[in-house]
Amino acid sequence: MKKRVFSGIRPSGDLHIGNYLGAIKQWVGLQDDHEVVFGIMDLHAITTPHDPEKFRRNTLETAMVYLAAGLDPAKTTLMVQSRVPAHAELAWILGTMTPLGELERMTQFKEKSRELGTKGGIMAGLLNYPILMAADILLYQADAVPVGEDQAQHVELARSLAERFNNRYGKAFTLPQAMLQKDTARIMALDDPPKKMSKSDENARGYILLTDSPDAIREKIKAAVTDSEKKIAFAPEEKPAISNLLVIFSEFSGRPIPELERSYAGKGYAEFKADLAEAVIAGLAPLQERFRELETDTDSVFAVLRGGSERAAAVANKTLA
Ligand code: ATP
Ligand code: LTN
Repeated sequence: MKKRVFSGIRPSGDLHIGNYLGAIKQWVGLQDDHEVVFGIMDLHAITTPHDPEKFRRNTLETAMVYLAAGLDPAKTTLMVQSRVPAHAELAWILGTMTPLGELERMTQFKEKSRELGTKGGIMAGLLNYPILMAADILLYQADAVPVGEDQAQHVELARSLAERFNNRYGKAFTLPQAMLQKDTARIMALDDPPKKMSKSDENARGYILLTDSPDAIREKIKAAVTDSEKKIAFAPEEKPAISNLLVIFSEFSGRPIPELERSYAGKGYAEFKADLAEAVIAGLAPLQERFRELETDTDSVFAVLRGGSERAAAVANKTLA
């Protein structure tokens, strides 16, 4: 039997190459030999400040990125979380068996509440976020959840809730596992390499958006922080900035890191960065072209989401029942 996979992204803003390399790119490779459902997690997105006017547009653009990156609606179920009420229902049930302490310990909750505490308070939805995420995963009996490293802790919680539920009420859920892409599970910010690349970063120089123009990409890479010593070598501990750039270069060019190290031995950062920028631009070009095409036919994108959400609801409702 094919393994089942579920993952999703919050439509909380424009997507960046961290989202692509850490998550979406591996999803595309899974759709042929797995049963896959990918969601646009709008109920999760409203746990942090958002612009209601822009919200519908963000949902649409996230779907357009999914399709432009190569997810094929004939093989993949693309759904919108709020269109399948079973997610919220199962989240309530799981919430009755989730200790408060486990939620308060979550790294994402601690980080986001530190940010939001100063901007008008922390809502219960932010704390309960991982319960809803567990419901997302368990409803589809997912074996594997391809995400970036920052989400692995949430998948662990989903697994322990599934175990707890199965032990108490009889086997209802498959135990899920996070599926991390070893080299790209954590793409770092260009302007601050100890931090992960994040779309809620205040400084746009930290991330490269999937929709950034060639000139914007060149400028951001030119301005990217480098390490003190001039050598171009992969050593994440000692040289986090250059190592991050090497990972990005390798992913977009298809050239292995050792080969890049050899070919830039003795060369300067300026030349390396110029070539890296061109590799990213060329690597993103097909996605960007397809994105622009979809922009002229957004009705068909909404139709994909409606059809996918209906299919997803049939599976989810069966588990809930
Ligand atoms: P926000 O800044 O709003 O929290 P984000 O940029 O961290 O957003 P998410 O929507 O939280 O992005 O993440 C979507 C997917 O992309 C998740 O699977 C997440 O693990 C992955 N991801 C996010 N940032 C990175 C990164 N820097 N490197 C690798 N994967 C990432
Ligand atoms: N929390 C995730 C988005 C998300 C998700 C999920 C990922 C919501 N529900 C279920 C995998 C499985 C994030 O990327 N911030």
